[in-house]
Parts: sequence; structure tokens; C-alpha cells
Amino acid sequence: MAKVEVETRGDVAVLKLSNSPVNALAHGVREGLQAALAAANADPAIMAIVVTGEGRAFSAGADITEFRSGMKPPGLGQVIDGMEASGKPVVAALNGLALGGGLEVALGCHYRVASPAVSQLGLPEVKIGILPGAGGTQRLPRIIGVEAALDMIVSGNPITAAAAARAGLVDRIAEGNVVDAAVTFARELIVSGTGPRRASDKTIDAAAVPAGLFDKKRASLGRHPSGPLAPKNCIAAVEASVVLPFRDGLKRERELFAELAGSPYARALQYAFFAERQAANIPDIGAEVKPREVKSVGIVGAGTMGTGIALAFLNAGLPVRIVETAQAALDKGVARIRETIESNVARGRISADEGKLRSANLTPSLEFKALSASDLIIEAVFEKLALKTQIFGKLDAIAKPGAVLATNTSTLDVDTIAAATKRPDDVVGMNFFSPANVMRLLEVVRGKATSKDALATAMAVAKRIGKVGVVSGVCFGFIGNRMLEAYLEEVQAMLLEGATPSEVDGALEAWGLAMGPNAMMDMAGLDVGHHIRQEHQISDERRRLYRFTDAIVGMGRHGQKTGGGYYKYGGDRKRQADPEMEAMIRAEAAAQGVAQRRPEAEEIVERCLLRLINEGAQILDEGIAMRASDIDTIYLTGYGFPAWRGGPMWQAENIIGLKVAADKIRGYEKVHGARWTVAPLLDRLAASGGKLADAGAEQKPA
Ligand code: T1G
Repeated sequence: MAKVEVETRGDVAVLKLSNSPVNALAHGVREGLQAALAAANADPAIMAIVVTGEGRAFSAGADITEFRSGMKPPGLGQVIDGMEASGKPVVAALNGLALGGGLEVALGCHYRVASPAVSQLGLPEVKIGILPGAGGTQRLPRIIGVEAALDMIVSGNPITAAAAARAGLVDRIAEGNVVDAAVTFARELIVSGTGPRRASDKTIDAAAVPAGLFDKKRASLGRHPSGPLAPKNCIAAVEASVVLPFRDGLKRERELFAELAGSPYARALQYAFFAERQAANIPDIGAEVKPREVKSVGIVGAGTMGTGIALAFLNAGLPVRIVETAQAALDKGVARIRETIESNVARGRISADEGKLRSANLTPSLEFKALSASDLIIEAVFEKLALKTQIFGKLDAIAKPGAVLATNTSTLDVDTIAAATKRPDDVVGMNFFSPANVMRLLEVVRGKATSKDALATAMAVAKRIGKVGVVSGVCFGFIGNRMLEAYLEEVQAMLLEGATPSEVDGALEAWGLAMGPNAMMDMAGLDVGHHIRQEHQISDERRRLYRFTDAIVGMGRHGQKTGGGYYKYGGDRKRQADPEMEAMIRAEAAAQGVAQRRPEAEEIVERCLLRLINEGAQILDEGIAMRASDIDTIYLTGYGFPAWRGGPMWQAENIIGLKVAADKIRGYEKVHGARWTVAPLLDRLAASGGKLADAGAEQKPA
């Protein structure tokens, strides 16, 4: 239950924010804090006040789940202002992370003592499409300076306790228990007669603010991951702290906050926050299913994926054994892993000791039996079913009982691979996204025979290595790549109709995609898709649409790695339009008799988005995805879809509308034929007024 616990230590009152698991500042906490502060100020026996948090957090900030339900008074800003006005000194004991409103509570305290272990002190509101709305944009600049505050608030990135001490945000780093240290600090204040030190009493010397600071910040925003609104308002709020008196600045902060609170971008970002966490919940696997312990990992294949996966585990501190069939390939893979670790050391991302530890945790071998003691073995070899089934047969013979056997396949049938073993219940898909040590998405593919604890193990491992695990059923391309195929197919159609790669990519990147499809395919390698199309039965329509791309692959134009694909590339990997290649598309279009036109940017975006939505609805209807928000989480964490747009399914439900989407798709079907057949689920929901969010096996995120 959300509350504030009060403990008296002589003449110091210790107020503890209590709301498991991260002391979100729900109504009970706000009300409790306000009451406890009033009582402490009224109590003549109390000379100072300490505020701290229960458990691992000081506070993660406002309770985001309250945003939609509305915040009952007292508002957080009001509680903090009251605390700052306290006649007795208030000391924050930062026992753990203090984020958003949590840090704003600490800023309203007169002094701050932090445990050295605290790694997250920040104002991440911009990451959920809003801005610090409880005085943070006015107090932080007064405490650490305008420039530092501007960077923290616009990036939303936290700093450590040590950095906070250097910045003047923290007055003392505790030795030992942080509450004890804060009580000691409070006693020193009492003895020395030092009263409250209020941030709001400080005025900012506008002349000391670097000229053009705010305009430069606005100009530098570029493609901020929170979209076009929130960062801009964050800058305006900090600017107000310089040009307005404190009270007026607070008022301006509230106005700027209100502009954001209801925006579709904020709603999308907050949806994405919860959707990512909801993905970990598997309806038929409760807490009673215990993941198997994974203390060592084996990897088969030291190619691009195998080495990326190895790095993901080494970075998480796990020992890795990696095997290859040939020494040269093994040496090349090990060298790539070691180079990456060393470059992280060189860039100061990790210490030299940490780098040494990670390298020491890697054991290369040419022998499969080197993996016989591994708790989890991940196969990451070439995307050929025959090869994978052969490898799983071998693994079955050497892997210890209880080992989880995972395949990194991105399209192939996990059930067929599992059937190559005598332990199909131990087999699961773990589809990493390249670069596997960077991309956060991990599609966890549940085969028909996959046991609950093997699946739970894969999901637990995903979280442990900092990935977002999302469960998929078995179908060609699982969730992400199956939707990507539909999207890319539409791109091929538009190229044949007359759009250039730059126009297609430009339209989608302007809409928010991290990278346009043609540039993305050039980066991944056009030969990869070509190989998959050779390996699998595809429709005549898809074969026709890809005839041009398959032709240029045959000419050796594989994309960036060969200096040219849809674009041509200089040494700097910068894409340049390639008139020769565009002429080849025109020739192919003429050969096919495709009527020429130039789709506008709006149509390009609409057709690509609707293909994603239609395929996603079909995937949801087939039960391949458990819920619509899982599909969005996959697109946000694995495909560069902008989180401030929520995801394809969120767009369909909240921006386009399901009925409009179904009608538009039907309209495109009239022009372009069967690839635009409306997914029956969309039609059903459009007719019934139902929601995609309620369509899956599990309800929508909080
Ligand atoms: N509100 C509600 N629930 C929250 C929450 C929050 N602020 N933060 C976390 N949770 C839930 C989360 O959904 C999950 O629930 C559980 O806690 C554990 O979280 C006025 C208006 C704190 C770094 O943006 O970044 O303050 O799935 O799985 O990986 O200016 O949660 O267990 O049911 O993420 O250890 C600003 C958001 C709010 C911080 C912990 N604060 N939270 O990460 O665990 S706006 C934030 C996080 C605000 C003021 C404004 C992370 C974390 P469940 P978790 P974790």
C-alpha cells in the first residue's frame, strides 16, 4: 500500500517513501508525505527532517499508471513546494535511484546525501513524452547550473551519485548506511544552526548563461527519440528558469507540461514503456515456473551473429564457449570479439580490468564437445535448415541433460529443428537482431514442444543480458521479419511504380523511422533476402516484385558491403543516389508494363504502415503473437520504429482507427490486388468496434 512511514531518531524525523517496487509517487505517498512533513514541522521535539525511500529505490517518480486515471490532490508539485517551505532543514537520504518526480522530491529537500551505489539520478520525463512537472526544470538549473540541467532534462539520462556530487546536486556521499549519514548531516545542521537552503531562493544570473545556449540546443535536437514536442518544451522550461522569477517559472513549467501531457506522442511513449514490460508476462507461465540456472553459455558459429551473441553474454559477465568448424573462421570470430571489447575499453565505456575479464571469459574451440557442460547453447550458423538440423542432432548427443538448446534462426521452422533432437522440449528459438550485442530485441520463439521452463529460461536470460524478450510462435519470419517482408514487398512495388529509393527512404525517415528500407537492406545485404527467397516458396507476386532486386544481386550489387545496392557508397558508407541503378528499375518496370507514377511521401508512409498493420493483425489472429503490444514492442526495439509513434498496432488503434485502416486497405486491394487482402481480424474489429489491444491472448499493458 502506498504510504510514508515515519521513524523518530531523537530530534530528527525520518520519513520513508513506501510503495513497492520502486516507490512511485502514487496518491498515498503524496498525501502521506504532505501529512508527515506537516506533523514534523508542528512537533517541537523535531529539529530536522530526513526523507528516504524503502527498498532499492528512493523513488522512480510519479506513478505513470495514474496519468490516464488522473491525479487526485495533492499534486506532487504542491507537496514538494510545501516541503521546501519547511522551516526545519530537510535532508534527502538517496538510498537508491531517484528519477523524475523522485529526483524532484530530492530537489525540494534542502540538502542531499547519497549512497555511493546510487547509479540513477535523473529526470527522464522527456523519454515518456513529457517534462519534469514538479519544479525540476526550475530547481535543477539553480542547483547544478543551467547548461548541466539543460543536458540532463533534454536527454533524460541519469547520472551517478559521484557525478551528482561533482555537479553539486549531492552534498555528501555516505560512508555506510545512507540514512544514518543523512541523520548525522541533519544533526550537524542543527548544531551549527544552519537552517533550510532552498533552491527557489537562488536566482540565476542570465549574463552567466552562454549566449545562444537555448537556440543551439534547439538546433541540435535533430531526431530526438522522444519526437518533435517534448524536447522543445523541455528547453523552453529551462529557459524560463533563467528569464522568469521562480514562481513564474513554475507556472510556465506547468503550462509547458500541460501542452505535452495529452499529446499522442506522450501517450505513445508511455504505452511503449508499459508494453515493453508487459511482454515479459506469458499468460500460461506463472511465477511457479522457475527458469533453469544459466551459468555458462555455448555458441555454435563465430560469424557476425555468433560473435555478436557472444559479446552480449560476455558483456553481462557470463562465461562463453564458442565453437567453429575451421580454425580460420574461429580465429576471425574471436578476433572480432576481442577487438570490440578493446574498443569499448579504449572509449572508456568499460574499465581495462572489465575488458580483461570479458576476454578471459571467452573460450574458443573446434570441438562441439567443448559445449557439453554449457547450461544454454545457442546455434548461430548460416540460415540453412539442413545445416541447423544436423547441428542440433550433434548438440543432442553432447549437451548435458537440462541444457537449453536455442537456435538463432530468423525465419526457419523451430519445430523442425527441435525434431532433430531427442529433447524437443529443451529447444527454443532465440532470434537476436544484428548487431546482437547492441539491438535490444530478442524474439523468443516457442516451439510446439518447448517446455514452459525452457521458455522461461530464455526470457530470464533475455532480461539478464539487457534484452527485451518477446515471445513468438512458429511461422515463417516469426513476428518481426514476417511483418518486415510485407513492408519491404510494398517498397519494391513503389520502386517499380516510379518512386526512387531516396524518395521512399526519405518519406519514412521524415515520418520517424530510424532508417529507410532501401538503406536498411543495403546495410543488411541484399544477398541475405535473396538467399531467403531462393530457400523458400514465395508467391508469384512477390517473385515478380523482387525480380529487379534479385537481378542486381546476381550482378554482385549486395549493398554497402559491395559498394552498391539500391544506392552507391563511397568510402564513407554514405548513401548516394545511383542513376544507373534507378535506370535499371525503370527498365524492369517497363518490361513488366508497370504504369509509371510518383507516389507522394504521404502515400509511401501510408502503404508501408498499412502493410505492417495488416500483417500484424494476421499474426495476432493466428496466435503467433500473444498481444498487439508485443508486436509493437518488437517494432520499437528491433526495427527502428519511433517510440513516439507507439508502433504499427498502436497507430492503427489510436491514430488511424481500425475501420479507416480496413477501408484503406480494401481500397489498395482494388488497385494492387491480393497482397492487400484485409486481415479478417481487422475486418471483425472494424465491424464490432472491438480493439486490437483486447484481441490477443492477454489484455493490454497497464
Ligand atoms: N510509475 C509506475 N510504475 C512504474 C514506474 C513509474 N514511474 N517505474 C517503474 N514502474 C514499474 C514497472 O512498470 C514495473 O512494473 C516495475 O515498476 C519494475 O520496473 C512529476 C510526471 C525505475 C529504472 O520515467 O525507468 O515523475 O512490470 O521492470 O528494470 O515530473 O522502471 O513489475 O508490474 O522497469 O529495475 C518519471 C520510469 C515518471 C521512470 C526500474 N519516471 N521507470 O527499472 O524495473 S513521470 C520514470 C524506469 C514523473 C514528474 C513526472 C524503470 C526503473 P511490473 P522495471 P527496472
